[in-house]
Parts: sequence; structure tokens; C-alpha cells
Amino acid sequence: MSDLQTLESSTLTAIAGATDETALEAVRVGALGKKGTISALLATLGKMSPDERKSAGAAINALKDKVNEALTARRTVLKDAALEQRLASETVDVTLPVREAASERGRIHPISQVMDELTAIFADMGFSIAEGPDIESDDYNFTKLNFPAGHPAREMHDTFFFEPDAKGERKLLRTHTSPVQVRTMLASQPPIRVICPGRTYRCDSDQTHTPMFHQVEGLVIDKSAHLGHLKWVLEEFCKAFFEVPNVKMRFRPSFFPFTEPSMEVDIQCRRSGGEIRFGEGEDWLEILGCGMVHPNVLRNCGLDPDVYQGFAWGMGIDRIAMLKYGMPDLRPFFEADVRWLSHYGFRPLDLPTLAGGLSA
Ligand code: 2NL
Repeated sequence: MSDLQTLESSTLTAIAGATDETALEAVRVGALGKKGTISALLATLGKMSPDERKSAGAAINALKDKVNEALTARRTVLKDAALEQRLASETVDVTLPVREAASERGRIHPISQVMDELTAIFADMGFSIAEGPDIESDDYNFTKLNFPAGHPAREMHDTFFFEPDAKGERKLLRTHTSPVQVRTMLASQPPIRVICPGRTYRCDSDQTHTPMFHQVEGLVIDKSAHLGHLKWVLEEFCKAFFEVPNVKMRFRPSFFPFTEPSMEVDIQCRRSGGEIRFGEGEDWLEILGCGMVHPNVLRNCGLDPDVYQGFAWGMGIDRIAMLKYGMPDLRPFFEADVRWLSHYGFRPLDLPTLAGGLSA
């Protein structure tokens, strides 16, 4: 038997004996790989005379083709066998319930939902969204906002203060989102139209108060922004937010250090059987405070009150979320109970839009 025949029979035997694809691949590399037996034979062709090369070349290439064919055939046999084996051993329980996608199982917290709704409503009116730090200076949280030196809000029992730093400055957890508007006025020129949603903190804890809560404030500054604009903005907001075609509103005189005049706003509602509906009925519910920005605040924020004027308002996000979605207790908002969230939460991909519906 010639060398070629010996190589052929040993290679074909090895192919037939390979019991899985890994073993078969090892045989292939042994014969046809860079350092394989057949590759080595092919390399000898270069040193042969043209005549020798002609006959030996044909024989070696024929062997190579034969081996390749055998490899392909064996690979098919092994693949089929592996599939047969899987089909015989694996079972699928078609009676199992369909597993929901993660995007279907998760829920959006009502506060995030309401923030997204507020964003959609005010973006449509041309407002930007501004955010700022939770840890603020006394200056931005109180002084620039026209709080007098001895104001009760500046006391330890209402506000969370940090220990004074090396320079003696006492930082605090912001008690409202107004410092974000202060920052906006200091950093930009009118016209300004922003809303500032975010976390706020006060030393307060009972059925209707948590030490951390959420607020949204709005601010408009221009040369001639007036109370009529304020009333329009708030009325459009209430109709859009509570998803009713009309709502009566009542503006009562009030006081805030940062606005003059200041007002509290009630909206028309009907209370019946523990339920509350907006845009109908004879009852009133207070939902926000507002007013014209105090000239001292404008001045403190680098704006000339003889040139610019504006209005601002503020309300509790947690509170309007409870009202809109009929949630009786504030505390579970921050208890991270998945059962509560799966009941009161919102589907992740149902983003609130004015066109598509805020809460649909
Ligand atoms: C309320 C009342 C209010 C503001 C917030 C504000 C901000 C700046 C200047 C003037 Cl920078 N005003 N914000 C104005 C009126 C009322 O909040 O009851 N919030 C829960």
C-alpha cells in the first residue's frame, strides 16, 4: 500500500470513529489544518519536478477532496444524532403560563407618573424643566426669597440643617424647590418660563406629612407678565391635569414672603362617599399657592423690578397625585411595597402625552 493509501484509510477511519463534533474537528485539523498530514504532503509539491508534481498533485488533491467529503458527511450524521438526542430528552411544558416581559411587569411610581404628566402639560405651554441640588445654602433657600431673619421656617424644628462647615456655613435640605428658580434667575435672562419639580424636606411626620415630599413650582418672568396670565396658566393646568373640560377656581388672598400679592387657589369639586371629583359640584379644595414675585426677590436674583415682573406658584406633587388617583394615605408612597406599587403604579411604556392621554 502506498503512503497515500495508508494516510487515506487512517484518516477515513478516524473520521468514521469520531463520536462528536469536537472529536471530528480534531481529526480535520490533524489532516487539513496548517500542520496537518495532508497539508504537509501538499507542501512537498514545490520541491518536485514538473512531471512528478503533475501526478502526485492530482493524487494528493483527490485525497483532500475525499477527506473533505467524508468530514461533511460525518458532520451531518453527528448533528442529526445530537438533535435526535435533544428531541428525545428535552420536553416543553406548553401548559406553563406566558412569562411577562420585564417592561410589562415593572410599574412607574405615581409620583414619577405625575411628574411626567406635569412635564407634558407645561412643556406644551412652552415651559422648560429645571432641577437643582437637594442640599442648599441658607441664602438660596431663605435669604434670596425674602424670608426675614427670624422667620419660623428658619428654625431647627422646621428645617433639617447640617452641622456648620469649616467656614461656619450651615447647609440645609431644601424646604421647597424655590432655590431652583433662584438659580434659574441668577443664571439666565428673561423671558423665563420654568417649572421645577423635585424632592423637598421638612421636619414633619404624621398621617399627611412625611419628612421628604415632592413639590413642583412654576415661574414666569417677563416685562409684562401679570396676574391674568397666572390665572390662565393655572386654569389650563388644572383642566389638563384633572382631565376635565372645565373647572371653576377660587383665588383667596394669602401671604408668602416671596410673593406680593399672594393667593391660595381652590378648585371646584364634589365630595361623595369618600370619593372626590373635580370640575363639578359645589365644594372647594385648596390645591396650590401663588402670587406675583416680590420685587425684593427679583432684585436679590439680579433682575431689575422696574423692568421685569413675573408670577410663581407652588404645590405638593404627592398631594395632587393622591387627589387624582384616589390614594387615601401618603405613607405607602415611600415604603417601597411592591404590592402597593403593582396596585397604584403605571405601565412603563404608557408615557403620558397630551395627544395620547395623560393617564389613559
Ligand atoms: C405653596 C406655595 C408657592 C412660590 C411658591 C416662588 C418662587 C420664587 C419666587 C416667588 Cl423663586 N415665588 N414660589 C410662590 C408662591 C407660592 O408655593 O403652598 N406650596 C406648596
